[in-house]
Amino acid sequence: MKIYFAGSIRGGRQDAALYYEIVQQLQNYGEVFTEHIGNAELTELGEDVGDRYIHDRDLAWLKAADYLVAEVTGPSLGVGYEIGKATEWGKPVLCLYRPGNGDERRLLSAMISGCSSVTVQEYQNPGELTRTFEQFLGVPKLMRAAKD
Ligand code: 6K6
Repeated sequence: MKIYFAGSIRGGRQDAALYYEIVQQLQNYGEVFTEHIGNAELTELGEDVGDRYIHDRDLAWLKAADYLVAEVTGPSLGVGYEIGKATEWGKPVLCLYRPGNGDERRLLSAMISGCSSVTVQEYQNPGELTRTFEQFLGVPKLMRAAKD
């Protein structure tokens, strides 16, 4: 099973440590194409390989993926674009969102929360997501292997 994980890069790297934790969990279910998104050493400046290269490579990975899991708390044009592409291609899309509270309350774009082909899961920390991942991605790799 191949999973494309999307998280903000030029939209801001504030949540990079959280992306890392999510990627660690997703790796229990399948191959994560974009594990570098959780790398705290990557800044908004990123790899020096050229934007056309990044765009074409990432879309090829997304096309080859069985699922898109996106962290959408920090608004990112690239993540929104990948969600649009994945829904157009009929891929299952799970969006993870931390709504915040009190003065920190954030609202998710209606283009994501209002999209019928996207599953939005609110959460506060990645430790809460095990059940969500099991429902969306099925049983973890180790349990699949034990059954075979
Ligand atoms: C690597 C680390 C920092 O910058 C880079 C080079 N840029 C990218 N490398 C890999 N994927 C990228 C890069 N820029 C955007 N993306 C894709 O768009 C990723 O799959 C992310 O999910 C999404 C982030 O978009 P922005 O608009 O926040 O950059």
